[in-house]
Amino acid sequence: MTINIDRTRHPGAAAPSQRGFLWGASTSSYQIEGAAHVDGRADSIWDVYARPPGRVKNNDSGEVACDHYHRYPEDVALMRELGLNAYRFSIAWPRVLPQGRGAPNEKGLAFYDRLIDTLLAAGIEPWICLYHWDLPQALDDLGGWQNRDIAGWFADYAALIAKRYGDRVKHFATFNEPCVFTLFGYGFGWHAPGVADRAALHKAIHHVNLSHGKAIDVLRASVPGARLGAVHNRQPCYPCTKSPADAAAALRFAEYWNDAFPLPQHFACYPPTLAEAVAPYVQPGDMAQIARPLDWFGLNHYSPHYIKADSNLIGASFGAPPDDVPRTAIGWPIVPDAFRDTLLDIHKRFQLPIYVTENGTAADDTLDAAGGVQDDSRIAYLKAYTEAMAQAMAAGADVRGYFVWSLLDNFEWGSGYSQRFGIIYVDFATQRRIPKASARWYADMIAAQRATKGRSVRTNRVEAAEG
Ligand code: IFM
Repeated sequence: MTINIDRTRHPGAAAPSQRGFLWGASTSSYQIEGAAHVDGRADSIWDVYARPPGRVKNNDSGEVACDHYHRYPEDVALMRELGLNAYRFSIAWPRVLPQGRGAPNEKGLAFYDRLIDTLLAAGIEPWICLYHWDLPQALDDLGGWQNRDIAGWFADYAALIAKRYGDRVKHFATFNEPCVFTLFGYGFGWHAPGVADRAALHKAIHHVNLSHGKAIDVLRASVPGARLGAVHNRQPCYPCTKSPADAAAALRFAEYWNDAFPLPQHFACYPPTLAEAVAPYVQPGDMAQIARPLDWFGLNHYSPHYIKADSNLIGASFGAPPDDVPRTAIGWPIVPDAFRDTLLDIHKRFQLPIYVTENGTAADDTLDAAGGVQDDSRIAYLKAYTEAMAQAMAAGADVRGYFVWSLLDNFEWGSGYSQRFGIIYVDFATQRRIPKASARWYADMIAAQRATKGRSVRTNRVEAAEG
């Protein structure tokens, strides 16, 4: 695979990291940090949601997770060994602002200082995501995303983060997969805070959009040279059958999944079904406040969806893919062409540099007799998907970076630790990290790409510094 990057199409968007293709990894705070009640961190909605038995597989929680809070130097060293030049992580809002607003927690803020400085010293560019689903419980007690005031709370949180880290971090995302945490958390009740209510879902969708726009303004005003975006999970939504009911359900589902956030954020409008549903919560000026100029589009992509009609509150739900579609160990369809097509579609619609901010697969990883993990199915998946990305780029998609999901095996929400997505195996009993065969494959592929381009991370950084 050779990746050709046409840098002439977005000259205005050239920023240091964009001078060389980024090969990175993504994680999120609640999924890896642990230390849930250490150094002043307060409960997030996930701590509270996971507490009653029966909600999360094996009654797991993120209380300890990968203990990344204490083991981040080892994790950064591993990233460096793999040759990564970027790392996307999220800030735990309840670690830096335990009550969600008001007094900041210096010890929590200092953790991210240490992490950022360690990354920079390793030549790895830090990418911050402000929100990857761990809302402070104190704010949920006030209505959480259902309360319009959250847009102000989120903007104040963004201001704190911008002021503290904006000297060293330039790439910020407001939200990770807003479609997932709103639909699963307020529509289906499968994720924290476990609400399943039509009005709650639509309020949450609009207030997340409003929070995004306000935070973008704050970040833009406070971080010189900021490169701002949001991270969306996006893929084709195919009807499960040829029935008109499933066809209509697939269209409706796609409005919630693919368009509920990118459309307002880029074009100041909601898709048709949603426009009606959110109308009671939209106030004059909101849409202009939401649609602020952005610098890049973050894509998380794993599989296409196969959708069927349902009597749930959006009239649509996940169905089974056709029998002949290959699937991962956890049943997700493997369709690299859908990834290629999604990248091209995003390129056409949004006309921005694209970063693939998550892509990867869970597998049935086990330690072999030699103490290694031979995760051939993950290697095959990553190979096919990075090839599909290269095809999209050859056809014109302006993709500037790829972050594998995930660096480490971690807390996979409702599935607990039963699904391993890492390229690095975590033995949760001992916290030992063991790079899987896929980590070696990823490192070799990155090295080969750089050799093909005659570039190295160092070269890119020198060029970048020279502007
Ligand atoms: O683990 C999640 C992540 O938090 C968001 N994107 C999908 C991943 C795999 O399910």
